[in-house]
Amino acid sequence: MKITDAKVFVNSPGRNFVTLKIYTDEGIYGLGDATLNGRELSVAAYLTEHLLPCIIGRDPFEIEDIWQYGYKGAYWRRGPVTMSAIGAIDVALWDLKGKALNTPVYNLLGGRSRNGLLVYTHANGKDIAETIEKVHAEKEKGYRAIRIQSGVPGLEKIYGISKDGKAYEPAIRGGLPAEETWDSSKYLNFLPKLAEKVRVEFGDDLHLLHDSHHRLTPIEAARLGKSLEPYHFFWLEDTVPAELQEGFRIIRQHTTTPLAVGEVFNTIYDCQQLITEQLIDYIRMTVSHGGGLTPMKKIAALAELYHVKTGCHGATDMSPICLAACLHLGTAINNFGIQEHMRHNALTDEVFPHAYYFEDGFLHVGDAPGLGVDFDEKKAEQYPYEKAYLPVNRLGDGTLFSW
Ligand code: GCO
Ligand code: MG
Repeated sequence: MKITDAKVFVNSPGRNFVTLKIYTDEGIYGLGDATLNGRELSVAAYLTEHLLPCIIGRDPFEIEDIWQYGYKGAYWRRGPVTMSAIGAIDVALWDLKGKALNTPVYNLLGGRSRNGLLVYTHANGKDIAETIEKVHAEKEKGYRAIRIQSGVPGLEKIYGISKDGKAYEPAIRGGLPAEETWDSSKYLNFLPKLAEKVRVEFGDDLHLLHDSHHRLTPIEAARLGKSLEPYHFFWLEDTVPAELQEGFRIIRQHTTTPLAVGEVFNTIYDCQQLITEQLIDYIRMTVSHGGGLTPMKKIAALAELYHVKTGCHGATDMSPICLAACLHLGTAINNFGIQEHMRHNALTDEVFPHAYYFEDGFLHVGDAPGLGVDFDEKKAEQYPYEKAYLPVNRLGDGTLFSW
């Protein structure tokens, strides 16, 4: 089999997505997700201008070598744009190979290790009462693990909480990035109160998670982890920006609250120290931003040696193709932890019809060959790309801060 062509589609069915389709001389095609929220066109250009010309004519079964060619062959290594582009090709090749061999991708990755994948969803409220209402609503749908985020008294706008009660939508279309404000001490004083109320309301069995979105220092994160211990969270996510991996040692020394990080990571080198020093409990890299299934399988294998489990980032700014790839990986590996499930909207699901489905708190990958996701190009064409930015964040005195 030979790769004959590869095309990149940039559309906005519900939100912006970059989709890669790789064609072969045998009529089989593979799909990859190249979406990088707020930076979509840079990945599209990296693919069309630089990577795709090098794969035309190649045997699509040579996945490892094509991955190495993209990674080592550029001389310039790592980074979210590069790795998302390499990841889209890699995932499309696994999809293609699964279709060619008429088997789901998880069978190529080692075979089924579990029946379904435990997922967590989001409950975001403007205050504690509304967050509790949202948790009730998500529990009703069958979720057994729920991430709780709430507005903080004294802060006008906060990560994860939309002002108008709409589903969470972080990338804003039109104009320049929106500006938000932040105050770590208000947040740190408030969060244990939220946790206590939610635990009292729902009892011990519901898994609770929370995302600090990279806003704390290590010692602040240590304080937060400690203050949440009585409420036994499943994990505390992205407390500190993780460029400084050894920063996690400080957090670890002070708290038994499980730690998760990794949604902005793109190679094994972003988490090598975190894993080998057992500084985290869950690695949250997602397949498309992490360079594809080829490296993610290796990262999961390294993590397994150190009692670290996976918890792939599954926000709706990655397409159903990426979510499916995460589900195939999670189905095959032994050290799967949990999968984020924000739920794409109906239009996105129509453009990307998929075999995976939610039932009773678990996502099931389905048995379709390849990834089990298709892409309706005709429908997607009706929704052209619109530039959108993630917000930026400032402290009360105007200092630029992490969003
Ligand atoms: C999550 C993430 C997202 C990111 C988003 C950025 O835990 O799902 O933090 O909400 O903010 O993916 O594009
Ligand atoms: Mg997060």
